[in-house]
Amino acid sequence: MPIELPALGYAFDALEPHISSTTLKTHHGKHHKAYVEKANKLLEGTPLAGATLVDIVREAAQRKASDEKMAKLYNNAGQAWNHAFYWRSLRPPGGAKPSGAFADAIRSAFGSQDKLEEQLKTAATEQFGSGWAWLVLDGTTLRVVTTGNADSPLITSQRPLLTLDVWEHAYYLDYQERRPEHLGAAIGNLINWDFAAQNFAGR
Ligand code: MN3
Repeated sequence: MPIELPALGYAFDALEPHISSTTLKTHHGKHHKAYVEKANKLLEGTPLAGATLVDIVREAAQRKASDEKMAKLYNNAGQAWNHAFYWRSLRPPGGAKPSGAFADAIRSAFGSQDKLEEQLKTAATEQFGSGWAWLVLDGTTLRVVTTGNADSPLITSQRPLLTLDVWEHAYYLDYQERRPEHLGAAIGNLINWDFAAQNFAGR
C-alpha cells in the first residue's frame, strides 16, 4: 500500500491566530503532499513498497550511505512520517496541560512544565537551519532533542512523544524570520499534550 497523506485532525483555520490557515493549507497540501508523492514514486518496484512507513524510514536509513535512491527515499519518507507526527502533536488552542504520571515525569526531568516549554523553545530556536525539535522518552527519562532536515528519533532508541517543525515553511508566511515568536505561540497554545501523554504511556 502506498504511503498516504493523512487528513489533519482539525480544520485549516483551527490553529489561528497562532498558525494561519494559509500556512496550514500550504504546509499540509503542498509540502507534506510532495514528500508523500516523491516517496511513493521512489518506492515503486522496490522490495520496500508495501512496508510500513516507519519500516521504510528505518530501512532506508541503513542503506542511504551507499545508495543514492535510498538517500532520496529516506529524506522523503522521513519527512512524510515527521509531518504526520507533527500534525498530531498540535491541536486547537485551549487544551489541557499534562497531568498524572506524565506531569510527574516532566517535573522530574525538567523541574516544571514551564521549564520544559522553555527548553523546547530554546532547542527549537537554536536548531541551525532546517529540522525538528522533539520531546522524547530516552530509556526512562524525558529529554528534549533536535534533528536536522528529515532526521527523527525513529532511527535511535528514543521514543518520540511530540515534535515541532522548524523548517522555514512552517512559519515564514506568518512570522517571516521570527522563529522564536512562532515557537512561543505554538508551544504555549497548540501542543497536544494528550497525544504526547499517550505516546509516553506507550499507547
Ligand atoms: Mn514542514
